[in-house]
Amino acid sequence: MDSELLKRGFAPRPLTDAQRSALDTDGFIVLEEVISPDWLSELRHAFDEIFDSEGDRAGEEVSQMEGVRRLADLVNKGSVFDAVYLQPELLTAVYHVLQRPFKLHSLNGHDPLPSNGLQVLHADWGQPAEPGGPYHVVNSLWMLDDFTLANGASRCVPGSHLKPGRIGDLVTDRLADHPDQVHLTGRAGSVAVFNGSLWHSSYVNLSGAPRRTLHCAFIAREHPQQTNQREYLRPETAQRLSPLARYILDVPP
Ligand SMILES: O=C(O)CCC(=O)C(=O)O
Repeated sequence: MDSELLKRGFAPRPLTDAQRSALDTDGFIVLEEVISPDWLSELRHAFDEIFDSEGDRAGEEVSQMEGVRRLADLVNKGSVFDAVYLQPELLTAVYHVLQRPFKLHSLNGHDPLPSNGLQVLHADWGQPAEPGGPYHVVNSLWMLDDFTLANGASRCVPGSHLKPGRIGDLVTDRLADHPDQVHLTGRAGSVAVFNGSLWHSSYVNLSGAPRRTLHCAFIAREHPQQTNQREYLRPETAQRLSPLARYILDVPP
């Protein structure tokens, strides 16, 4: 574990052998009941309120997508998000995959509207030259609603983080279903954690039921962040951050 995290009071939450093995072999795990019922309703409320107040600008700090309610820079949009990027099992899993110091890459929101949401199968970072790493990004999907086949639970291809080569050279039609894909289904309150080199994507929401999620991604410390927290940090966020939070966000003490 990163000694700088421990110095700032981080208490790792050991993963089970099965979780470590699934992260290594499949490239993902789903943690259940991470979000308490009260926190879940606050996160849902914050998601909708931010989207309504930002309107056409929602998500613009990172990316907007037709047919998807996107949000970005959630670190600075409410203290309700503070515990997301500090969740102990999540940080323990991130270190397990990256095996070196890391920081927040970005914290965004994503909710595919009815009949929308299908993305090309992609990885957040390319495959390493050798299976087994080093890896560079770990992402997580915080399920604010039940993730079902009907409402477009994200898809991924287990073990694809171990494939040498680029997805664009290996998959001809990246919008089509992949023969080996599985869906990251789970109850609201679950968190899927996956290797950023795993092929995955958002999927079409056929039922139209809400499928709100937070994308909380981490990156090895030597790389730039997707959302530069030093640039975006608001005074009201800065004043409530613990030393541990400052380290994860990579903002000065
Ligand atoms: O929300 C999801 O299902 C995953 C979305 C995703 O991979 C992306 O926006 O790049």
